[in-house]
Amino acid sequence: MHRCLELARLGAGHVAPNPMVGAVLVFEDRIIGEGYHRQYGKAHAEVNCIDSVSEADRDLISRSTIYVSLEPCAHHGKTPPCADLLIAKNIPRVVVGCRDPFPKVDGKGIEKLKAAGIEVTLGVLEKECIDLNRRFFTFHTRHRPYIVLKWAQSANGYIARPGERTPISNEYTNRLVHKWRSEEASILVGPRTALIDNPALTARGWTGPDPIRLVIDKDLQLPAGLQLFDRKVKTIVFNTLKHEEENNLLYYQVAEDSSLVNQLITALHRLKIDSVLVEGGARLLQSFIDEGVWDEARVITNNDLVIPAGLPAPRLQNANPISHESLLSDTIRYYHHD
Ligand code: AOF
Ligand code: ZN
Repeated sequence: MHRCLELARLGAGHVAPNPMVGAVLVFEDRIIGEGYHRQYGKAHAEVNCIDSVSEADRDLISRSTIYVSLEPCAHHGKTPPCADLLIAKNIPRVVVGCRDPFPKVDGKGIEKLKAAGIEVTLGVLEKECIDLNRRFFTFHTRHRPYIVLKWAQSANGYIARPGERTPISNEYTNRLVHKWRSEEASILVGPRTALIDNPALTARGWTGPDPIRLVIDKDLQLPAGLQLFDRKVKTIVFNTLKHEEENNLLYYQVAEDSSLVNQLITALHRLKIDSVLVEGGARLLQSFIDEGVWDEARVITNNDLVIPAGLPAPRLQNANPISHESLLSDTIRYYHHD
C-alpha cells in the first residue's frame, strides 16, 4: 500500500478534481504489475496496473492480490467500472486503502467485488490514503471545498500599513505562494484586498495551472480596470445584484443577509470547485476562522520587518503549528484544523 501511495502521487497536478490513485499487483511477494491514475478522464489505476503485467506473467493474474489506494469504482464514468475489470480478470483478493466517498461509488465497488466471491480487505493505511486525497474527501463528505488560509505578517503581527499595499514576504516566499496557488482549484480575496493591492492572483512565478480567481464585491463597486478583471483567467465575482456570465467572468449572485462564508462554500460546492486558497484580507480570513470553516493555515512571518502601526493579522485561536520552515527573513508556519 505504501507503493500504491507513491504511485498515486505521480498523478499530482494531472488528475484533479479526480482523486490520485495507485495500484499494485502482487504474486507470492513479487510485484508483477503497477499503475496509477495518470490523467483526468483517462484510465484508472487498476487498468494501468493490469496492462503493465508482462506477457510471461499474464496467467499469474488470476492467482494474485491487487492492492489499490482507493476503493475500485463501480460506475460507468469516463471509463468502465474497475470492479468489473477485477472480476473479469478473476483476481481472488483485493486490498483497499480507503472507501471512495464519491456518491456513484461509495461502497458499491466493494459490494460488487464481494458479491463475486472476491476476498476484500478494507482500511490498509487508511489515514494516509484519505490524507493524500483530502481535497476530494472534503468535497464529497463535507460538501464544501478544502480551505487553505494564507497570509503574511510583519514581525510584530501586522499584515499591512493602513490602506496601502505593503510588501511583506520576500521573493523566495512569493515563489512558494505561487506554487501553492497552482495546487488549488481556486483563490479568494475580499474587496479591500482587490482594490488596495490590485493583485493578479495568478501562479505566474511557478509552472502549473492558474487557479480560478474569486472575489467578493457585494455591490459591484470594484473598478473594471483591476487586474482581476482582465479575463485572462476564469474569475467569479460574488455579489448581491446580478447573475450572469460573459467570457471568463462569472457574476455569481448571493443573498444579502446570512453568513457570507456559508454562502461562499455552498456556491463553490455547486460550481464543483474542490479547493480554495484564501489570501485575504484580514477580515475575510478572520470570518473563516471564527466560523471554524478551514482546513489548513499557512502563516508567513517576516522576522526583519516591523510596521509601527497597521492592520492586525488574523488570530488563530489556540492553534499550534504542525511544522515550520524558513526562507531567509521569512518563517512559514503550517497549521491543520482539528
Ligand atoms: C478507481 N480507480 O484510479 C480512480 C477512481 O470520471 P471518471 O470516470 O474517471 O470517474 C471518476 C471517479 O472515479 C472519481 O470521482 C472517483 O470516485 C473514481 N476514481 N476510481 O477505481 C482510479 N481515479
Ligand atoms: Zn475505476
